[in-house]
Amino acid sequence: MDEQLINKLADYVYQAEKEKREIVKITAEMYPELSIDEAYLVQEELIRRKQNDGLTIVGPKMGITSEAKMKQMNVDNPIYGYVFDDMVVAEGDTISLSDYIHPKIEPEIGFVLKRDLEGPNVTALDVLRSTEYVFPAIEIIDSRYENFNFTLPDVVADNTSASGAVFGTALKTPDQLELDVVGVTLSINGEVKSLGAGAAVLSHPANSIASLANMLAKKGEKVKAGQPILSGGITAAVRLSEGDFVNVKCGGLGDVSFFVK
Ligand code: OOG
Ligand code: MG
Repeated sequence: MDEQLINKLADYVYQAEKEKREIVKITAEMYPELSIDEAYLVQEELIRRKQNDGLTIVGPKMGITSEAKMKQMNVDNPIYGYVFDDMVVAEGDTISLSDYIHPKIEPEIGFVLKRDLEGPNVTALDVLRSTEYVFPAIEIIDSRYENFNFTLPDVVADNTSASGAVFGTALKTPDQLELDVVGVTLSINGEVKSLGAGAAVLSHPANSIASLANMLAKKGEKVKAGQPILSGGITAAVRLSEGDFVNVKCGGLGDVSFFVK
């Protein structure tokens, strides 16, 4: 895959994101043979473009880490992308539906590390020992592809549909709870739309952060201390509508919410 094609595909997804416009997935016609490794090259180029435009990375995110997500999206392997500063929504804030294409939300558990984690061979126990605190979070995903229809390489190239993140401010240290048996509900206007437990994410959300460290190690990178990290949707994602009040509650971890106008 030459540089010209990488640039072309990065432009393709970035333009769609900027213009809040749906596009046909890359593998449909433009480049059906796109591999996962090539898709990460496109993602890296997309990230460089965003940084050249003055945006900064807030933290990494894992995706497709639960069976619910694998089934919903018809893809079957954990992937990662990045949340940028312009995507962060303050807890209790109101977003405007018109700033998105077809947004969906996911309940997630977030981590902040107290020391860098460098793979390979990072385990969940390493993650827990290196965690400063955990917090409830909501990810807003907004695939640039028509109808959220994509293959794994497509969604990697599109920065794993990253579009928004609401980080809860209730901080707990991991020894205060057992993250696998933390119950999670996602409610809209007081009605529970989906529910699950931390164990939905690779048996324990800490496994997701370990996977991230081990995947990044292949590129000589590490998971950095101090950044909020999303471990992946616990349940299937739920479509947002105007007038929604979204609340995610995690047992023992508190809750996080925002409004949609
Ligand atoms: C891809 C992003 C998946 C998660 O938590 O599983 C993701 C998508 O479903 O559009 O963020
Ligand atoms: Mg997610």
